[in-house]
Amino acid sequence: MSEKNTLLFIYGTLKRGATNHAVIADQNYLGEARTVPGYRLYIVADYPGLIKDRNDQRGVLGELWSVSSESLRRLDAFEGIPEKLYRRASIPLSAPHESTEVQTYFYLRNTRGRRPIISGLWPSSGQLIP
Ligand code: PCA
Repeated sequence: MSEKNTLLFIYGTLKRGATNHAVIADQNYLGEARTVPGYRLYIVADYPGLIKDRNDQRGVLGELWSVSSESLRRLDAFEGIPEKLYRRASIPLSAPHESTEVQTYFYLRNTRGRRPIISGLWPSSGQLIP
């Protein structure tokens, strides 16, 4: 009950207005955020995957949430951590969150032949919440 909350950076279907938002909706939204440069999104299915990419110069855009340990366990199962679809690990964010310890879901499968999202924002149209 007294376990600590985790700060989670989300960039895909968990975001507000997106298909899987219900899985995180009861947690605490803190605001929009961006990673430091060096990370890129790929469209891997009807969801995106984030990977490290030294050629990226703008970072990935998403949302910062504070989630309970119970919610985090639910999210890990939902995102396929046991199946090694993603792994959850720390990621550095840009200002004003540069000294904040934040985690995100890194995509673990091959992105060869997948389309990168050069803008850093999924979906590419930017239209989630009208
Ligand atoms: N769900 C997680 C990872 C990718 C996805 O679609 C997220 O929204 O960050």
